[in-house]
Amino acid sequence: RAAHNEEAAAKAASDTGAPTIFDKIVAKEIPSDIVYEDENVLAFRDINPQAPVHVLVIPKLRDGLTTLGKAEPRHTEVLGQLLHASKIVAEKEGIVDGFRVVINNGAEGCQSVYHLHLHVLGGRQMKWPPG
Ligand code: IU
Repeated sequence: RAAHNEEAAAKAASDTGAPTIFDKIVAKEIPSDIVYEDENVLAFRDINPQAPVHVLVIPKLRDGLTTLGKAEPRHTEVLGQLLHASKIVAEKEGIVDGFRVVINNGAEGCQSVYHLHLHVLGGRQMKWPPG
């Protein structure tokens, strides 16, 4: 518990609603290694991978989704698109039969970037429970 709190505190950022670096990645003002893209969703490799495959799947338009905890009924379509895109990423990366999708929510959930993102992880044996 103590270690968990330290880790969360170390990564903690707060949900100010300010634009994040992911807006610049969506706008292609900052380069990223894109794995999948469609009208609503962008998937790119995490700069600090925690597994051989580690891809972030984000809505191009944040529309209030700083965290999953801010989800409203109007977001249900894009939330479904994000999950479906995660499956497409897993297929493209050759891990569809064994992978993990993670959403860190808020400071205690170890969220550091306040633009909703799904982590797609795979290419190694996962452990349970996660840290
Ligand atoms: P988190 O769930 O908010 O902790 O995840 C944020 C992720 O974004 C984390 O894994 C970072 O390595 C990753 N990331 C990135 O890929 N590119 C960036 O420019 C920044 C963070 I800042």
